[in-house]
Amino acid sequence: MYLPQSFKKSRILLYPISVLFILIVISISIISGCSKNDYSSNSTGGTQGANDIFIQGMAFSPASKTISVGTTLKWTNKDGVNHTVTSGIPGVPSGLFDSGNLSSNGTFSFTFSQVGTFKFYCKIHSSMTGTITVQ
Ligand SMILES: [Cu+2]
Repeated sequence: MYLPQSFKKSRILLYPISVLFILIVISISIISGCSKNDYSSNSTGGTQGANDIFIQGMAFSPASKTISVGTTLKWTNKDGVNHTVTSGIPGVPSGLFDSGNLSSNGTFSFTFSQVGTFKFYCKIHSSMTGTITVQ
């Protein structure tokens, strides 16, 4: 079948254009996937132990916990943004402990050596609070 020269040329051009289009679609999906992970990248995985508190999805999990005196709790930042673990209530640190900025996968441990109720919060996000009851 006879095809005009110009039509043959346009078919040859079609292949690199479709490859380019597929590459653009792949890059867009990679970029949007990355931004979705900003607040909840769980890159280390790992199971949560009895004395672990995960900082995940802009919240402490669990937010409330009852432990025996002498127990060491470990907080792990599972988010992609910085958080702190600070004793007290938002705006009013009690001075008992303060992790400072914990980046992604950062950890902080504290041993509770007194009976009582200890509130804690994140200095960066005042909506993030928790309570440890030591008995
Ligand atoms: Cu925070």
